[in-house]
Amino acid sequence: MPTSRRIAIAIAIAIAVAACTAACGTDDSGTAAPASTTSAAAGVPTSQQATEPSTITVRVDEMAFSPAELEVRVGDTVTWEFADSAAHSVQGIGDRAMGINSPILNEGSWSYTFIAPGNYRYLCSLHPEMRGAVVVQ
Ligand SMILES: [Cu+2]
Repeated sequence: MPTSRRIAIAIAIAIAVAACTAACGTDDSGTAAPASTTSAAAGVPTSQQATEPSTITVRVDEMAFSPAELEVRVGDTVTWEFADSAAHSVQGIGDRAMGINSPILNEGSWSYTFIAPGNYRYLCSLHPEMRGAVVVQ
């Protein structure tokens, strides 16, 4: 009886160890593989995104620019999408923002690419209380 019990215990331990090893091995590889894949995949696009210009959309709706303030990098393009029932425009405030001057639109979009760092403020020429800002870094 003690012998068979020992064998039974040994088998149980062997099974437990095998199961744990398999589970741990699966867990390790399962965790490690996606982690390295994710970091590798995230690392490459992130470094590419750091140099590639992107386009940021500002929605013009309900008498407001949304988001009213945003941060972009030099070379980025901001696209204002006009979706309000009322017509609006994007007009820069001050010397720095002189180039920001969209037509008056109530649909469609207008884009501006920021090529120099700075704080660009703008408003709607029809509704001067509608204001926004783009911080270019
Ligand atoms: Cu307006």
